[in-house]
Amino acid sequence: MTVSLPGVAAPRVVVLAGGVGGSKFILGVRAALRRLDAPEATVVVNTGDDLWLSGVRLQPDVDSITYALAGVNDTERGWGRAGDTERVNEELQAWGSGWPWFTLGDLDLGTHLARTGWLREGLTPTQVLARMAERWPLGIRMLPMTDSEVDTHVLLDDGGRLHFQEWWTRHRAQLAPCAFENPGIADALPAPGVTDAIAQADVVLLAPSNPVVSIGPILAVPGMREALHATSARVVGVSPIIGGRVVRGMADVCLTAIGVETSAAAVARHYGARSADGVLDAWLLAEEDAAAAEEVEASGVRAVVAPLWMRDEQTSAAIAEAALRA
Ligand code: FO1
Repeated sequence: MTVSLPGVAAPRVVVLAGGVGGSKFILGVRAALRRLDAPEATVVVNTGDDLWLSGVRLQPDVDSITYALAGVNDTERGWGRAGDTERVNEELQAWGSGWPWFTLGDLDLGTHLARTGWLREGLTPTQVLARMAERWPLGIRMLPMTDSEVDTHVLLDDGGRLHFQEWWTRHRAQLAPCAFENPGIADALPAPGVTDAIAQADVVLLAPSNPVVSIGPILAVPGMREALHATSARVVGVSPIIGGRVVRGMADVCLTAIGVETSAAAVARHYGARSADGVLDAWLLAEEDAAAAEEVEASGVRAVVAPLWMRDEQTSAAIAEAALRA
C-alpha cells in the first residue's frame, strides 16, 4: 500500500542514529519509506562506540543496525548475531586476549575480521560500509559519522579515564562519570556524503538513541551542526525518554553526568531549537509526557505527541510516519 504524507510525496530522509534504539527506529523508517515509495534513507551512524580489541576493529552501532536490518540480529540479548557461538571467544580468553567481560561471538568475529582486513587494505570506514552492504540489501544507505577514529572515552569523578565500552559493559555505567570525550574529534570531518545528504534531505530525523553517547558524538563532528543549520530540511527528534524514564540502556546516567534531567522536555532543550542555535525544528514526545509539550514549545521547538513504544516494526513505522509528518 502506498500512503502519502502532507507536504512531500516521497521524502528524502536522513537519520542520525546509535545502535540498539537506532536500529529499531530505522526498521520503522525503512518500512514507512517503502509504503511512501520514497528513496532509501541515509543513516548516519555513531562510531564513538567503536574500539580495537584482540587486533580487530569493532563497530557496535554499525553492526547492530546492519544485523537488525538484515534480520540476523540477536533480539533477546540486544547485540550481536542470532544463534551465535563462542568457540573463538573461549580460545581468545584462554590466551588472555581481549577483555574477560566482553564476548566476541564466532559469527560476529567474522564481521570484525572482514572489516579489519578491508581497513588494512586501505579502504576507508565509509568504503567498508559500502562493501558490507553488498552482502545484505539493507534498504538504507549507511554512512559512518566520520572516517576518523574518535572512540568515546569516559572521564570519571576520581580522575580516571576508560574507553566507553569498558565503562558500559564491564561497569554497567555504575562508575560515576563527569564527562565524555572523543579524542581527535576536533580534527575530524563528516564522512563523505554526510553533509550532502543533509543538504539534499527533506527531513532529518534524530533517532531515539542515547542523546549523550550516540547522538552526541555525531553532533560533535565539526561541520555537522553547521550542516543541520543550513539545510532546508525539517529536523525532527524522537524522544528516547518515555514517562520520565529511559526506554533502554543507561542513558539516564549519561544525561545526569552532563547536567541534563532525564525528561523528554530536558532532552529537547539539550538539543535546542534550530531557531536558537540548536538542531531541532520539532520533537516527538510520548503520550505519557504530553504535559511537557508546552515546555518544549516554549523553547522554540514544535512539540508533537505520539505513541512512542517501539514494540515491533509496525509500531516503529507509525512513529517514523509521525516524525515525517511533524
Ligand atoms: N554488550 C555487552 O553488554 N557485553 C558484551 O560482551 C558485548 C559484546 C559486544 C561485541 C560486539 C558488539 O558489536 C557489541 C557488543 N556489546 C556487548 C554491545 C555494546 O557494548 C553496547 O551495547 C553498545 O555499544 C551500546 O550501544
